[in-house]
Amino acid sequence: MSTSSHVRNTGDTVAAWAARTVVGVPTLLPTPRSPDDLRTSPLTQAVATHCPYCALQCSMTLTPSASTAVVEAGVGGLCSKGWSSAALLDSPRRLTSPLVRDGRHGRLREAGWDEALDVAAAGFRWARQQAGPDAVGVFGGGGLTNEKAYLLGKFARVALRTSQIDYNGRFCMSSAAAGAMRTFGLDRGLPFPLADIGDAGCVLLVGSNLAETMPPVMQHLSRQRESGGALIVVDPRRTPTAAAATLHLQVQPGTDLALANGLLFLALELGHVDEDYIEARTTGWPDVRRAVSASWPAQVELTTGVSEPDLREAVRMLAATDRAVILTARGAEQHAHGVDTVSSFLNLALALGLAGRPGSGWGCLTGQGNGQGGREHGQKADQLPGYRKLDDPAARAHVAAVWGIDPTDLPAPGRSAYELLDALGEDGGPSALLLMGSNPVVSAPRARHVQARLAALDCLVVADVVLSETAVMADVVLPVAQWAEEDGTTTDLQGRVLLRRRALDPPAGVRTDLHVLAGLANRLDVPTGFPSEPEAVFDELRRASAGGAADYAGISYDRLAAGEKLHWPCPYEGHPGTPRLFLDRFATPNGRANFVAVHPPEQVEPVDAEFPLLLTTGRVAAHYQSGAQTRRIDVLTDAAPTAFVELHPFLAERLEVADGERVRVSTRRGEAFLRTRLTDTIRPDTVFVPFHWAGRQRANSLTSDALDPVSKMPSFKLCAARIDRVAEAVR
Ligand SMILES: Nc1nc2c(c(=O)[nH]1)N[C@H]1C(S)=C(S)[C@@H](COP(=O)(O)OP(=O)(O)OC[C@H]3O[C@@H](n4cnc5c(=O)[nH]c(N)nc54)[C@H](O)[C@@H]3O)O[C@H]1N2
Ligand SMILES: Nc1nc2c(c(=O)[nH]1)N[C@H]1C(S)=C(S)[C@@H](COP(=O)(O)OP(=O)(O)OC[C@H]3O[C@@H](n4cnc5c(=O)[nH]c(N)nc54)[C@H](O)[C@@H]3O)O[C@H]1N2
Ligand code: SF4
Ligand SMILES: [Mo]
Repeated sequence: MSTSSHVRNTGDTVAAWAARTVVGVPTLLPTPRSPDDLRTSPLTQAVATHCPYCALQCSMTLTPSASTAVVEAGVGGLCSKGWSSAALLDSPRRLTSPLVRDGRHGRLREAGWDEALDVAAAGFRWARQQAGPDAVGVFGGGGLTNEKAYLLGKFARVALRTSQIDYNGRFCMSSAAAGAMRTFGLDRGLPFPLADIGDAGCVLLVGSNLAETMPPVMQHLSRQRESGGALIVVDPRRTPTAAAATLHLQVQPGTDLALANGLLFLALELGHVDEDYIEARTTGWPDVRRAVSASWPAQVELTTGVSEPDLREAVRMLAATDRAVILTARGAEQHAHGVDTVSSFLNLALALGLAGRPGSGWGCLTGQGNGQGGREHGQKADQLPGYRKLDDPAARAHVAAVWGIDPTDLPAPGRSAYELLDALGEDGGPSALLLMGSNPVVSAPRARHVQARLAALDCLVVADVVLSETAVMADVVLPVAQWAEEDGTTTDLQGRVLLRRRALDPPAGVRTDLHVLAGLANRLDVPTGFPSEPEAVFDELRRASAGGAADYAGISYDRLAAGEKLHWPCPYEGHPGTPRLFLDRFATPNGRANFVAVHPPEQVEPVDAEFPLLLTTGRVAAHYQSGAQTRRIDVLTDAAPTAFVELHPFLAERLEVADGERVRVSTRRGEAFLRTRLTDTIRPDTVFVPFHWAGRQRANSLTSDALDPVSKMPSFKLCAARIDRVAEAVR
């Protein structure tokens, strides 16, 4: 199947050149360019590369065809997004010229690169003159390559000297990362190779819909079950993943922690706890043992909705093998108590003696293309490259030396992603923002509020490949190269560093993110230290990360190009990399993993008479994230044209709504208008909305900005909602 060669222009960007006010004034569309006009040097030979989207980073080959590049699958196959990813390369819907807004409420018009970068730099300088370096903020993304993430962090700290930088990984991996740090002293999503799950006697998958979010992984799970393994899936919906499970635990959203504590209670009662392992490799067990003593099955059944026999069956399955793997994903983590929930599953893994044993363990399923590397090299508010901490004097000294600055010139840790967005344009918050690799107008929680904060900025600069819902609000839009048009490395969900190769030149008018950062730094009077060649940036990253937790010092483009499989840490050139962590010791000072006692939380937003339903959000197979890219690819919008609200027929009957009817879903933050999709695969007390769409179909008009106290993860997966028939709603 090759879907990329024909691009229809259905004019989905009609509102595109709107004025920056939230209301928006639609104006002229840019003239669509045909593929032939776009690119002077088409692809001439097949190039092996990796998919631009999720953290599996499937290998693929780009091959020339009559009109454009097409994708061929590498080993393991691709999902529909991977297959169609080349369609955006020669699409008239991509940006091919910088845009600059005339005046604060004027229109976006095409501009040259020098003018656009001058305007952006002037905006940053002006903000800084008004209120100091923290008046400029930076927002990055987990899809950016390691080189970009590293240089963006350096740009913030060295060129802007701002503390105000964070990124969308805060909305993605932050709870799992914080949980892993607490227990293992190190966060690498999977501390073992992904293929291990194919050999596992039992896999407990909590809040992941792999069948739609990482379809090729299902091959490992098929192999696992064909060899007699058990698969337990914890999800309020019977997803395609849950349908493939041996046991589906259909929890009430937000109760995973109670479930984990309940499983641990039963493991104790049934004598499955590994006392020798606990003695030899952990600390903190007595507190956890006490903490779960109130989690008896009847109690847990009441909280979670999972029956006592199912709880017992799950514990039996986990204990029946010496190769068990526990995996968490966004369903369990994107909560205002996501870190504690992760800890509860880590406690279970430790009590069963799983972590740091070959073939067993706990891991989290990292989401974005570079969701792993993107959280290691300094685009996070509190972080320096190599997973170093910004508040650690030794870390500051090391990185400052690599950057040629005085350690005292490095800023302190800044605000987390949502807190940063929330502060934009406010007293004491940034009045200018550089945004690279995220579309928060669609993807941030309480998005209407976030949109208003973005509109309050004096200067918004967005680097993107398309005119996203956020880019359309910008004062300066910088059109950047796509994955196949530049070299760069990503680090996949198992901590393996991969080289994405440049297959073709970017179209005229398009530059790379690294060029953007170099051009801006130059205009901010920092003429050196911002190379725009990816390999030069990577070599600097190696030095900056050397000696850190995520040590890339031994990884080079040459080694990767030669096909070496290198997982960090890889501290020197002859080092083989580290596919499996924690075999001898954990990364804590005493080498032991920490149990962390956690208790089921209060509900963040209890349901009541006005908002009686539990709303959760997530993904569908055909679209990626905010949809900025995939809503511009015809085969994908044909497969999934609109958002919807999934609800159980029992609930539909009570609400008197029919299948396919347009309803208003509302919460304390706002409303969305959606078609119903009736299915008995969802709990009758829960409704589900995918978040890939904008405007009146935007799920994040509904979500809450309650944040986890440790990770600052928003509560994307739970808030209280109501559904009204539209006739009644607009009465
Ligand atoms: N098609 C597609 N694939 C993607 C992406 C995409 O946008 N589209 N994005 C990538 C990224 S960045 C990420 S982070 C991953 C995310 O991958 P997943 O974590 O698999 O994705 P989600 O759909 O967000 O959530 C998974 C499941 O959590 C369930 N859930 C909701 N609330 C709860 C709860 O309280 N407890 C439990 N146990 N489950 C709950 C939902 O019903 C849903 O089926 O996917 C990656 N792959
Ligand atoms: N309600 C709800 N909201 C959610 C979630 C949820 O489950 N429910 N999940 C959250 C999660 S896990 C995530 S990861 C976030 C993701 O949400 P976003 O951060 O919005 O992620 P994307 O849609 O991938 O946005 C990436 C943007 O960068 C552009 N882009 C792609 N590649 C590049 C590049 O190389 N350079 C530059 N400059 N731009 C590029 C794309 O065109 C797009 O506009 O959403 C979060 N929001
Ligand atoms: S599973 Fe992820 S990496 Fe693989 S083809 Fe699909 S989107 Fe791309
Ligand atoms: Mo994510």
